[in-house]
Amino acid sequence: MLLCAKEAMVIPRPCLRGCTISVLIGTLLISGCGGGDRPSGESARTRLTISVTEPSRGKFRYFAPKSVRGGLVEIVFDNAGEMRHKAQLWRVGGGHTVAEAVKAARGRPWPEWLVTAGGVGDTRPDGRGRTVQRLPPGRYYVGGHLGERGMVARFRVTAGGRPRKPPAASARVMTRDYGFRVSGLRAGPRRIKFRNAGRQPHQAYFAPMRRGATLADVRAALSGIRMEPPPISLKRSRQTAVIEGGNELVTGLDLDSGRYALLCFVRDRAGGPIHLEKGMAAEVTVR
Ligand SMILES: [Cu+2]
Repeated sequence: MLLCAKEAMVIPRPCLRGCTISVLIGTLLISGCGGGDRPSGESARTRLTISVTEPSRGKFRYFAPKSVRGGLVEIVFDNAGEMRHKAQLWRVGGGHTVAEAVKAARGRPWPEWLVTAGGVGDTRPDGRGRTVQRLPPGRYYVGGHLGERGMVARFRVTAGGRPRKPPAASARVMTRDYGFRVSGLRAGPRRIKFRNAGRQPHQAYFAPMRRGATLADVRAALSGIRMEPPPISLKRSRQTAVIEGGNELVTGLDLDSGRYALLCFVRDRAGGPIHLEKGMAAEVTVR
């Protein structure tokens, strides 16, 4: 069953003049009504297939099965839209409804019963993204980019099977409060392990840097200072889903070679500035 609500949410972040970063994490615009989950039954599984469509311009609609077996889960995300979309998972506890969760995710502080739960980062139109991660039992919903309107999909994760090891990854990105540690990044389609060793939720947002641009330029531009040309390309940026501290996932990431600004636009659960402003900006080179 899909969430059916007329609720507005977050908030594209104004950045480089003339463009908008809608990297906003956990922020959804929900509007419209109708529809339901694609029928798939209550079958136990360790693959969670999520899809998104665009019923009309600027609106998204997510689909997920009613339930999936927990433990180590492969999340497959099919983007049937014409824009890039992500599949951000949220876990909803304490008997709260998805509608309450979507509303709570708009602002800060986030209540304890609402947690970011990984998923698949932004995926190209007609593309498929994959992530492998552990999913504890509970009630979840999946949504995507901010600044859009549409319908999220909800699903339940049941008790898991035997513990299994996550797949190997050729690169690692580790976040802490507030910084990055990166190793093994290479161009082309790769698996990376994204681990959040901090206490706050984080993401890894890769923004290609233009020739001659510095990290100081990137910070300045993202703080609202006009720069022509912009020091980073938003169109070619890539991002992982957001996960809470103490969690990790293995996900596909396809980067071109070159210099990137590695950024986090998430805020603390209690609120405050985006993490970029707390030091989560690093320059990394993909070879
Ligand atoms: Cu962060």
